Parts: sequence; structure tokens; C-alpha cells
Amino acid sequence: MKIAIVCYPTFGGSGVVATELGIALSRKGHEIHFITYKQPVRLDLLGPNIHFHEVNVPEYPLFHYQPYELALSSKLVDTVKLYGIELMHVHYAIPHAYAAYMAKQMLLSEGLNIPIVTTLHGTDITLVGNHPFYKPAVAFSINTSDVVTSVSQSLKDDTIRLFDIKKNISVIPNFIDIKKYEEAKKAECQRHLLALSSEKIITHVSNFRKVKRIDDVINVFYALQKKISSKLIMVGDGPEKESAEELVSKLGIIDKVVFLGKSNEVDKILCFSDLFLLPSETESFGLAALEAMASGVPVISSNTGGIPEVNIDGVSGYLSNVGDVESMGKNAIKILQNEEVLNQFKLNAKKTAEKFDLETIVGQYEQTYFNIKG
Ligand code: GMT
Repeated sequence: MKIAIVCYPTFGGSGVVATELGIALSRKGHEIHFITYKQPVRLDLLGPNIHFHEVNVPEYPLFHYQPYELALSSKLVDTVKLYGIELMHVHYAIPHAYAAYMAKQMLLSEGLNIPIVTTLHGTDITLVGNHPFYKPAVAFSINTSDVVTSVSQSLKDDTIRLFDIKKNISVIPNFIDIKKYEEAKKAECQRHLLALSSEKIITHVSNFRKVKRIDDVINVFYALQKKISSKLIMVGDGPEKESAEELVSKLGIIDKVVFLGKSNEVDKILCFSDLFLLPSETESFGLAALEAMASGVPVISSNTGGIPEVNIDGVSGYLSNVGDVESMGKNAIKILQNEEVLNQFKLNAKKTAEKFDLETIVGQYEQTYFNIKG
């Protein structure tokens, strides 16, 4: 099938999922056309089955805001016509589902009926989409999509609670390429570059936005490093990074915390990690936690949103209430202080992640496409 995938090309989870999905579908013989403003970060191979079409929004002095969705819908129309695209799959409702709706209407006026699959990812519903400025447009574009999927049951429930939804929403959880993480494990883990062999390695990966509660990450680590010799590896970048560095300095733990910045090789960092921290305020799924678990890294997280569907309390890690740094610290120590316990949690984390293997989940998207096309 010829499929257009619209996503954010940056380090956010929705872009990662969309890119990995496109790559997996192309391997199954589908022709995939990514349409976005920059080549997606995880898309390092373009081939006969993978195309990338850049959306350009030229600057014009009259525009205070550049009309991205207009340019995107025009690019969708052109690409559909030029390549014979059969289906548009948009990731993250804002503004992608809205732009796809416009494209669909333009195409309909030329006698082409191209279905839209919209995948809801999280903040497009819970934080941004729910804002009164966007709400009517988000509800409209969800209701006018041909198929709507959400990445967790929790996000589906939130969508129904927050919007007037007239469509059925199917839950298709995020996925992971288990093989990729197994390969990273087999390759030489360069643990010695970041920590002593006597130290445990604690990792956090995110885009350092407020919702990730970066201060909690540091405070949990602060508590645990008093009991367990360890290093904290902070991967990613974003608005909260500067204040995180200040907090680390204020707590006097600069020599124990490494800020690595954005990385395209998270699997190589997770390969030598002992514990992952995800104390987010809200998280529709928590792809970062799943990536850690696929590397056999147990997770200390908050119990919000879709995280409990991924991280199983007492099995693959522990869950605490949002902001309960004390309980998170205690749970982290519980896992790390005994080698046998740690190894059991590592095994459990890997086993739990296997339920989300790409081979199983990508088939569910494929089936969704086939059902629409009849
Ligand atoms: O909020 C982010 O971290 C980025 C955002 C995105 O859409 O790019 O992530 C959301 O989608 C991810 C992929 O489905 C989920 O794993 C994240 O849990 C979700 N983030 C939130 O709900 C805060």
C-alpha cells in the first residue's frame, strides 16, 4: 500500500513512533512517504520504499505566524496525486489531523477519496489539544478522521472525557524493536566511559519539558546516591535543562551527574544502565520507559496516565504518586541495593517489554489500513 505519514520530525515520542512505524512498514513492502518540515531524526535510510517530502513555509512579511497547516495540506494533496497515495496516517492531532482533513476535502473535490488515520499521542489531547484555543478544531479533526487510534487505554479514556467524541477509538500501544536493543546489548557496552565499575548507572531520557518533572529526577537521584554509589546520566535537551544544572550544582552533586544532550543512540546508553527514572506529571504511554525496559533496565516512575500499562509495579520497576520523591527514592534503593533483586528486575523489565514488540504491534496498524481499504 502507498501510505503518507505525517509527524513531527524532532526527538518527541510521537515522531519516533511514526518513523519506526514507517520503516517497519516499508520493510513489509509498503511504499512510505514521510511528509514533515525536516527529515525525521530516526530516519537515516531513504530507499526505494521510503520517501521524504519536506514541507516548506516561505517567510512573508505580512504573516505574523507562518501558515504551516496550509503548506502541509497542499503538500499532502500534491504528494497524493503525484505518487498515488492510498492513505494518510497522521501522528499527533495538532495540526496534522486538521491539515489532513483539509487535504482530504481538496482531493474529494477532484474525485479522490483518501482515508485518514489519526493517531493520538498524548499532549495533543491532555495538555495542548485540550486548551480552549484549540479544542473545537481538535475535536472536529478527530471526529472527521476515518479511523482514530490512541497509544494507550488511558489516553483513549482522556480523549473521551475531555472531548465530545463521536468516533470509536482503537488502542494500538506503542512498540519497540526488541532485536535492536538485543544487538546493542551484545555489542560492547562502553560503561567505563561514564562510571566506575563499582558505581550503578541511573538514566533519564526526555525533552526536558516541565511535564517531565526534571527536578524530581534529580531529587530522587540525590536521595539514592547517599546510599548507593552511582552516576546519573541525563540524556536530552529542553527548556528545563538550565534549571536542572543549577539544582545539581546547588545539591553539590556535579561530579555525579552527566548531561549528555540530545542523542540518537539512546540504545547504546541504556545498554549499560541499571535503572531508569520517569517521574512525569503526565504521560500517555511513556515510550522512554519502554525503551529502557527493552534494554533490561527497570523503571522507577510515576503512576500517571498510561505508564501503569507499560511499567508493572513490583515487576518491571515501581510506581509512585506524582511528586512522591521519597517513595521513588526508597524504591530505587530497594532495587539497587541487592544484586539478586536488581538482576530479577532487569529480567522482568525485558520480559514485560517483549509484549510490545514491533512484530506484534505493526501488524495491528497494517490490519487497520486493510480494514479501511476493504
Ligand atoms: O510529550 C512528549 O514527550 C512528546 C510527545 C510526543 O507526542 O511527541 O510524547 C507523547 O507521545 C509519546 C509517543 O506516543 C508517548 O510515549 C508519551 O508518553 C507522550 N507524552 C506525554 O503524554 C507527556
